[in-house]
Amino acid sequence: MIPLKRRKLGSSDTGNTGNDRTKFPQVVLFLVERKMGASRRSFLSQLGRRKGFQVEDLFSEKVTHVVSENNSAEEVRTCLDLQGPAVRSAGGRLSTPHLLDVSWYTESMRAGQPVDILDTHALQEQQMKPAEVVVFSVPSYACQRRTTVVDPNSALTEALSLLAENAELSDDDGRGVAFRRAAAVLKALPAPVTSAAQLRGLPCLGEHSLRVIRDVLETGASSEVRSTRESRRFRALKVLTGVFGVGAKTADRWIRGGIHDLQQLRDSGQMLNRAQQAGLEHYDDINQLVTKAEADAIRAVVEEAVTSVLPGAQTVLTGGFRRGKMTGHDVDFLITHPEEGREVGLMPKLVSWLESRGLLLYQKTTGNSYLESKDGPGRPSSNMDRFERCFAIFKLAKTGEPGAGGPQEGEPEEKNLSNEKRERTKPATRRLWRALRVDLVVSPVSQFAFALLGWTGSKLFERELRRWAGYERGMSLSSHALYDNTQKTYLRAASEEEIFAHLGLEFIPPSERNA
Ligand code: 8GT
Ligand code: MN
Repeated sequence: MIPLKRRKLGSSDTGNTGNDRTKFPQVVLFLVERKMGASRRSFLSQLGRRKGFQVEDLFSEKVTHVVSENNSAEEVRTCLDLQGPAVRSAGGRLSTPHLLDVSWYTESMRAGQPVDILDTHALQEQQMKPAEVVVFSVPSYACQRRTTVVDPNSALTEALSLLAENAELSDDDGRGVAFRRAAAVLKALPAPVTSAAQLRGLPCLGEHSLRVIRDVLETGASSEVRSTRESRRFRALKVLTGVFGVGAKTADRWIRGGIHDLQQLRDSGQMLNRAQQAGLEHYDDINQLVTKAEADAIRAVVEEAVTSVLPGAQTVLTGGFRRGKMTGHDVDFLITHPEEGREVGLMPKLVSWLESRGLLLYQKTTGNSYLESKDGPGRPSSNMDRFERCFAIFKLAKTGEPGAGGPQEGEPEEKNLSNEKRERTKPATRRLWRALRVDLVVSPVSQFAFALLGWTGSKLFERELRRWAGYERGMSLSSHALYDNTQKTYLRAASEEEIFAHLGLEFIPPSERNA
């Protein structure tokens, strides 16, 4: 920019109000009102005039220095253009005026004379995006947060969940929980994360999780997630633990024995227990997500069965479907009777009823082994509880009545086992039924609220509830009871609301427990 030293300038021509004497005739100032505001502009103008500067109220061709605050050069040019064509034509103008930041003006005021124009005084051509970083904040425990099924950060949470899954399958629960907690924090945010700066101060985000988040935000994917997902070991662990009855330890043992897929498992002659045999046989069905409609169909069957064998008994759909999920890996039910003790003996009758109608492809029942005097108040190490429970694989008709794929479909089952076998292994699309996993749990009514809370999930929400109870309240929470370790007493509850109240937590409804 050319200095305007040679300009002939007079203070008498236009609108230069209030200064009796111009000390610096080579400098004619104009302050841009945009963003500065009228009152600050007026204050700064008067200050300048008192110090002997010529400050114009209107922009004109004689202005040599344009001062603005928080505007880009482009924005200032637009403002000046709006002052009118007379100005834009810049008739006798020798040069365009300096476009300066207000810092030049205030420094000049302080110096009592125009200071040298430095780079720092020049306006940026483009307005820097204002640091509009929305910094999120969430409470530390997942059980203090509301997390719906809508996940605003699914790209990030899926990446972290895959690493959590890999850690869990590798028997590294500590790392698994760390990734799950990090994912849960992102799920609870009100909006998608666009920059890592928004996460400053959030709980549960460790160095490793933050690295993954940054990778996904900056490059669209995490190389660690990709290499994990594609690794031979992870793929083998996924496939093998997809067999019902196979956990991480068994899968690891098989992999070390050279078994990486189902064909190798079948060919290996590996001894399989009854659950694993059923799991292998119904592998594709069981690994296909259960829809809400299928869960509702199963509910209708279970409710009919329950009320047939014990009138007055109540059945509640729990697990992910109670949290409002539209798909799940299984269907979970909690069954009770309003009169304590009437639930005893219910499970065997229920199983017989279902079995006699050909609705069960597999079932294994375990009896109730919970005794308050014996089991409480110890804090359970896992979410495994001691209710009477049935792990089952149901046979659900694809349309119409469940079980319609059974004997009704062809010849009587028991007379033609090879046919049945063929039927079972037909591709799922050609069968009239599908296999799916169902968990049935029976609870005495006195423990029902705890069982309902415990079986609704999510797994992380449950874990966090127990952590909160222990660390923040000195209490032990399980799916059976809540014990106050300092008062040395059990806290009774007839509803989930009462349990939250005992825990000093705001009630979070099931649909907001999707941590
Ligand atoms: P899903 O849609 O993948 O089935 O998800 P989910 O329904 O949330 O999970 P789930 O594995 O079916 O378990 C349902 C809830 O039951 C979980 O929150 C889990 O913590 C809880 N739960 C207990 N006791 C036990 C138990 O003994 N075994 C299992 N697997 N889950 C239990 O309270
Ligand atoms: Mn479930």
